[in-house]
Amino acid sequence: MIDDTIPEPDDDGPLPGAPADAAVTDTAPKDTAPKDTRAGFVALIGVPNAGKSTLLNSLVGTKVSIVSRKVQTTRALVRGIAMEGNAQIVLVDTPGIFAPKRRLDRAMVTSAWSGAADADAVCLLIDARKGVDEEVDAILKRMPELKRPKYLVLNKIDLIAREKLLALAASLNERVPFERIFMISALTGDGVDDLRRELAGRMPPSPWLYPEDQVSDAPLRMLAAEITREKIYDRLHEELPYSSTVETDQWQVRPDGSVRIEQTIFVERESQRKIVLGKGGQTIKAIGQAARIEIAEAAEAKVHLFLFVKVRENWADDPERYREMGLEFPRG
Ligand SMILES: Nc1nc2c(ncn2[C@@H]2O[C@H](COP(=O)(O)OP(=O)(O)OP(=O)(O)O)[C@@H](O)[C@H]2O)c(=O)[nH]1
Ligand SMILES: [Mg+2]
Repeated sequence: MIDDTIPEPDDDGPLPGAPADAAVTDTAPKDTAPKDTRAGFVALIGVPNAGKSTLLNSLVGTKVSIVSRKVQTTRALVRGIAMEGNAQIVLVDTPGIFAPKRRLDRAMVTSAWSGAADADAVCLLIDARKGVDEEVDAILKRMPELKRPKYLVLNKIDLIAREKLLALAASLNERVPFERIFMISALTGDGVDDLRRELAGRMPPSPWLYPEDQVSDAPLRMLAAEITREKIYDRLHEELPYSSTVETDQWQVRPDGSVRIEQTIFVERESQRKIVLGKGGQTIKAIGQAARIEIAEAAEAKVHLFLFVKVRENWADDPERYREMGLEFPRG
């Protein structure tokens, strides 16, 4: 158990009700909505590492989905809410689409396509510097199946020369009937406002689906688990991030307003548990410190974070773990 804050003595008596299921910003819907409102869903799809989660955060204006340099970071559908004029755009970040091998991979890819099938519009993100490889090609082939308005979003334009970008856009335009093509940098924000405006105009007339100041539909305890998982991705290499999952077990608000959080990191083998702990507990301490700072920002409270590492050989075959992640458990 690692806690890099100074724990206070445990209080006797029951703690006040934990708002662990509160949404990231949880306020009652206000009656300030204008009459001609629009609202709908936009799915962001693409291969792993295309920049979908970075774009989601940029469109929303705050971090609601975790990001890493490694592939296959996002595991389940993450919804972020962006407001543009009278429109509320519920953006659905999806796991990267690739040829799945493991059960978890299959669940992630299925979840990505289902997110796209249910949306009012779909944005296909392509890493413009990487262009069209085999994985992108496989998605392009399936695009006609999606009977939805489709946008092509060429991302990472900060990394590529203009002529190459235009050539890529032209060749893709011939392959799939996209409504429009956007060239953006999700990282610098270049082109993101234009995209948000276009998507806003695409939303059907509808009352807003969430309070206008809400940024995500995820409970805080889930965001907190994701933040810790991101710190694992930042610090550990090779198969470790893919062999681990994080769950928030406890979320207790203390009388002084601080929050005591307990999370479990599940890994598949004892050797992995040792790596996550690190020499003298250094690695887990660094993960915990980085996670605590960001969870405290999201929770807007002082946080005491306790991390446990458990070996659960078959967590990737355990339906319970999938439920926690918000994924369907693929049978067989
Ligand atoms: N230079 C540059 N890097 C970017 C841009 N957008 C995203 N990245 C980087 O690309 C990497 C992957 O970004 P993510 O947003 O995690 O990608 P993703 O598509 O959500 O990946 P998965 O969840 O694995 O499918 C991160 O290191 C980002 O910082 C961009 O516009 N420019
Ligand atoms: Mg992602």
